[in-house]
Amino acid sequence: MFLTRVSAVVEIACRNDLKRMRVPILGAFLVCLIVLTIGSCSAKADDGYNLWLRYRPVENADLLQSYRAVLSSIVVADTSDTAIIVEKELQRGLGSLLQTQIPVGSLPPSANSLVVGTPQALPAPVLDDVLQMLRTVGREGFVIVSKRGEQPPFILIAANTPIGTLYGSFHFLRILQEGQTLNNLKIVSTPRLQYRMLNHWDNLDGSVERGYAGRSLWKWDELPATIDQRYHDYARANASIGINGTVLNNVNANPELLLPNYLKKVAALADVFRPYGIRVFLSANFSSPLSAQFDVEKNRCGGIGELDTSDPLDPRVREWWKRKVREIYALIPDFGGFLVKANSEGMPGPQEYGRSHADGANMLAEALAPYGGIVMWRAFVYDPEVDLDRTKRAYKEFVPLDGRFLPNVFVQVKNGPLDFQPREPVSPLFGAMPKTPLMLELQITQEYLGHSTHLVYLASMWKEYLDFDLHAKGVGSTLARVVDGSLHGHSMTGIAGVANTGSDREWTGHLFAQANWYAFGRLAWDHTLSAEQIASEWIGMTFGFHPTILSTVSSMMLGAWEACVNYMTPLGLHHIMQEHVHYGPEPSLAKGREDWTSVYYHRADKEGIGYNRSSSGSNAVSQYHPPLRELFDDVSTCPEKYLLWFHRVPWTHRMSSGRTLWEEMNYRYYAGTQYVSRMQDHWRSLQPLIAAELFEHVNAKLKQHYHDAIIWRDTCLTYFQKFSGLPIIPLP
Ligand code: GCW
Repeated sequence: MFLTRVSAVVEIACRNDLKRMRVPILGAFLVCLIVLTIGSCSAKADDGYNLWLRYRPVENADLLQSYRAVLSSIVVADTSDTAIIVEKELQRGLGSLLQTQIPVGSLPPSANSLVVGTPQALPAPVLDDVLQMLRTVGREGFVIVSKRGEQPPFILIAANTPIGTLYGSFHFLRILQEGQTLNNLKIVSTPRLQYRMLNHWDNLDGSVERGYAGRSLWKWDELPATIDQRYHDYARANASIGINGTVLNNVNANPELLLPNYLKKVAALADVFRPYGIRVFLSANFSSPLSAQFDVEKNRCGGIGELDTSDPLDPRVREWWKRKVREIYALIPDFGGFLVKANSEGMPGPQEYGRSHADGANMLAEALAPYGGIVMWRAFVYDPEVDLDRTKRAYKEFVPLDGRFLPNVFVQVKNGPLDFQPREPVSPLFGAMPKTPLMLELQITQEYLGHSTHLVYLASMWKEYLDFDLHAKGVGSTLARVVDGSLHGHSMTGIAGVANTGSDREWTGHLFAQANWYAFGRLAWDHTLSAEQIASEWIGMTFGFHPTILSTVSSMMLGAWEACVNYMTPLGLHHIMQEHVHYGPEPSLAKGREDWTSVYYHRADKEGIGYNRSSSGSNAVSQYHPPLRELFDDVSTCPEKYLLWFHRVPWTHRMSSGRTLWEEMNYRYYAGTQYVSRMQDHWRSLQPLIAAELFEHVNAKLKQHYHDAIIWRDTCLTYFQKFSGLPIIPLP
């Protein structure tokens, strides 16, 4: 974003000058030359646009030599649109990595060619023993083998579909960047989850709810006539990490997106994304069948239809959705389905008509089923009528509905029972709906974790959730196994990440936020990958695989989430952030709806702090299976990271460190900010090794990050001190 903006400003300034001064033609020519020069420099500067797809030239001469020796041509044995993308990507990637153009060849393979294709496109002798492996990789998996013993020798990337070959090609390019040998390749990879989705909270006016990277990527006013290059680049980036679905619009859905003129725009995007293996989904507003009249009583507009109801059991409503779905599929034959936020935060839903979430979801599912579409019905509900404790409400509403959803319905559940807080225990719903496929909803955008200002590597957090053992079927009932279907034998599986992308040149507002987009895709493909492994892939592909960069940047990233928890909400504290913006701290917030205030959650007074959710309090612990229930219930066994989530504890409570609770809180708040200060030092030490623009961008972010982390620490400690009456203790 940086230099491009500068050149644009210079350009405008020049244009104005030219007009005012009426400079001679030669002068104008010179000015333009300067502008063009700056412009071309800016094109060369690393502005972060290329994400992890930079394909930095291989620096090690021996390695380069060995790669060039076994990669003398590219043969893509297929003619689909996806195959064209595969060929382009391999040419681009190998050309840049090996600093030489690799020619495109044809079958049969010549010596040292890279052959890519599906069984339909490849001759049997090329496939040989690979056919057996392909039987295990499904629609999207791939096989990469080096056929060194063959005459002539070649490398094969094979898959059952063209999209599998695209995934395989991106994997192959990553192997090269990591400096792995190509001599004995035998890679078989299959995604562990079927639906790997981004959820965009993008509005039709171009704004993005909880977006911190500029405006929406979708230019609705230009579509369908104008196809922005960024749509292709977005799809390419997603394909490179295996994301295969995108919900284009906010769950707080504007029904107008289902109008014919908008659907044409959606179809244009779907056409761009299709060859990259990405299906388009939409968030649907449950009131869509209503007429557009303003409903004074409910203080909101109706839908885009002509009905006076959206009752899911009314035949006219059911027919309305069937017609709408038919209309969508006529334009988008591979449309994915609907994501729905219903009876939540003012969004309409079936309960308005005395119907259940299952009634609502099933009505839509029935309309979508003939076309292979699905419904992702969100469980983010917290009706105060249901329970005094907000964290218990979704469970109480949804568990009784287990087994009542049609087979093409997911219930989509946020990772924690509250709302994407810096740290929560896993939502107990994941352990309590065995008959329903549950889609895990993670938030890539950092709504509560410092927006695009704080450097927080979220894979560490996501791994903690995925590895969380719910004990739903004894030991080993991890969230990962609930989500990948292996625990309860579901074949429909999926994960959704609320996207952090926007119109900013570097896509995500903070260069390091790209790592979270990357990590989400990689974990969606294979949740057994470690946070360390993913960080090192991303660092290497972004900054180069220099050992100092790798070790320094990964040490920054790997502790960043825990540090953020420490300076924001240590020891199980939660929901003490600023109202509405959710950026800085506001522990004193007491006005407004009770379950949106901070004091409702931390309950600090002279005696102590914390929300009693044990059996002597709200008994939220009872929603977990034994032995978790007992573990969380007992203050002496409750993991300290969840202490104030489940317990109200006196300030003098003795922690495992030997410190009192008050001392421990001080220690955590200070340790958190100290970590950020160390990240700054680490980053500065890398200055000679990092492109200047990237270095400056991150440096400036870290400066602000440190400043704002201190505000968190000092605001919270000073506020809580009013109750504890004890001195604030900085780190020695
Ligand atoms: O956390 C809350 C956010 C809302 C969001 C809602 C949800 C899209 O503050 O902005 O609305 O969650 O997940 O539906």
